[in-house]
Amino acid sequence: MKRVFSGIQPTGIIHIGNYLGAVKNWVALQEQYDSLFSVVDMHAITSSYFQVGSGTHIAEQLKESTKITAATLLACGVKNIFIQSQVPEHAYLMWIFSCISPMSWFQIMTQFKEKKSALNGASLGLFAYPALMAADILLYKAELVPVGDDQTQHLELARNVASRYNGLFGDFFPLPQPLYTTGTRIMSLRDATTKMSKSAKSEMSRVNLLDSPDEIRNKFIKAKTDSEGTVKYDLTRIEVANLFHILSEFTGKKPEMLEAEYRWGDSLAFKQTIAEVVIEKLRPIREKTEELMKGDNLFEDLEKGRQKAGELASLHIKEIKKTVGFTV
Ligand code: AQP
Repeated sequence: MKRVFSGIQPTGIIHIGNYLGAVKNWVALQEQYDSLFSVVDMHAITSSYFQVGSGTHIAEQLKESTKITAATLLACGVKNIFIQSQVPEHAYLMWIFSCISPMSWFQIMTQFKEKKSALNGASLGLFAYPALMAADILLYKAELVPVGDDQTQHLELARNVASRYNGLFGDFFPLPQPLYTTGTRIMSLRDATTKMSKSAKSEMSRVNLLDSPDEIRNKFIKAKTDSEGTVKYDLTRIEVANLFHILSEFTGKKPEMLEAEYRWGDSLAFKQTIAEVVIEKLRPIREKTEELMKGDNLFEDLEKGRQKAGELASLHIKEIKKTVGFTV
């Protein structure tokens, strides 16, 4: 059975963009493939300590976000979840990859350039981020990686790293392939030219899976739309189209069908309908997450995930150590 690996950064609360673009798909994929999913806290620190705030405060926030992210994934139905930093072989393999990869592969990464300009300088870790991502995938010899199209370049790099390793030491790693989600990218509710994002400053730009019904209503009702009063599905009207995409993803109906099916009054009625649909879809996830945050099941599930990941990681790292010339 082919193995699937993917991860999510605990940089905030999972929002409906992450859910529709990644998590929902993971739940479906785990029925077909041998799957491993990770809360990638080591990736999260590539930027966090270059933002304003004290280190201790950021560390506390990271711990809390990691726990909430894991609980939310479990509540969504994702199995085999582990926390990246609890399997130290990720960092070990990343170092080996850093030593066999030319710097030029990293210098062309557009995401590094974009993130760097948004930060107060950039860490060496942010530059090396794709080497850690390659290690995440290849440590488990995963063949399939569900990712958004913004990760194409990083996955290409992971394939190049695998080929370089195989070329130096003989075939060991499969070349991982992307599994792109079919859904549309969900955009910010405040600025539909940028994607909905956990770390965007405005809370009003995203709907989090753990938002209360009142927060969800408020965010949709205040979502930015254009000055045309009508509610029509037209891709050039990016804000309204984004709302159609959200409703479409949650109802499983195509936007054109939604437009024909309902006689939308004004944009307020449209937004109210979306809010009520989203509230009902998210209610069980929020309730289950709250329950998991209170009990011990969360730690038990994460320990199971850590054991599964740890066994595979230590098996593969033993082979790799011998191959690259480390004494075992
Ligand atoms: N707006 C989105 N629409 C659809 N899919 C999305 N994803 C992220 N935003 C959207 C998908 O969610 C997965 C996990 O993402 P991540 O946490 O590893 O990093 P990200 O893509 O950078 O997500 P965010 O929410 O924007 O986080 P920050 O603010 O920390 O950068 C990925 O599969 C991604 O495609």
